Amino acid sequence: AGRQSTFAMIKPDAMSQLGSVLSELTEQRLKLRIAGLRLLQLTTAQARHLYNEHQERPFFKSLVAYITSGPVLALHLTGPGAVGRWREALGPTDSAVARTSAPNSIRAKFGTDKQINAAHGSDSVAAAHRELSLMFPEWDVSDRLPSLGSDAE
Ligand code: YYY
Ligand code: MG
Repeated sequence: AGRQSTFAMIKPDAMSQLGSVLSELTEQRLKLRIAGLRLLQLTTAQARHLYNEHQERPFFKSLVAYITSGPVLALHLTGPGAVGRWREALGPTDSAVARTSAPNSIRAKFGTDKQINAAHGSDSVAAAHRELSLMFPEWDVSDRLPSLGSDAE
């Protein structure tokens, strides 16, 4: 894959270990560059938008409560295959599963369970575009994602 953008977010539970998580993120082999970052505490409305694909799921209310419970660090990452590389670095959604199947992953090292799991990563280029537009509204993100093409919203 060529140069891509993805959206990453250090979640409230991992903010007390922010330096260590950022050290993982900037490891040479990942070839990820921080193109932008923003410290914020999500409002309930922002959290519901960010996770709107999960609005019918039983965990939605508690997910929104958790993700709004403290400050987060929102990051715009760029690099070759950034979407997949960041997902790989995160490991599986469930931190307990990550500890057995991907022990060096960020969720294995810093997460707690399937909800409190240290960090977020977009799961596709289209999701990255949507999430970056939401979390960095002052940027014209579409300008920065030439690989999106005509199916961009
Ligand atoms: O993309 P990823 O974060 O790995 O997982 P998703 O299936 O998209 O779920 C988003 C988010 O929801 C997950 O990071 C924690 C939370 N969650 C949960 O609280 N309970 C679950 N059973 C599954 C996911
Ligand atoms: Mg997801």
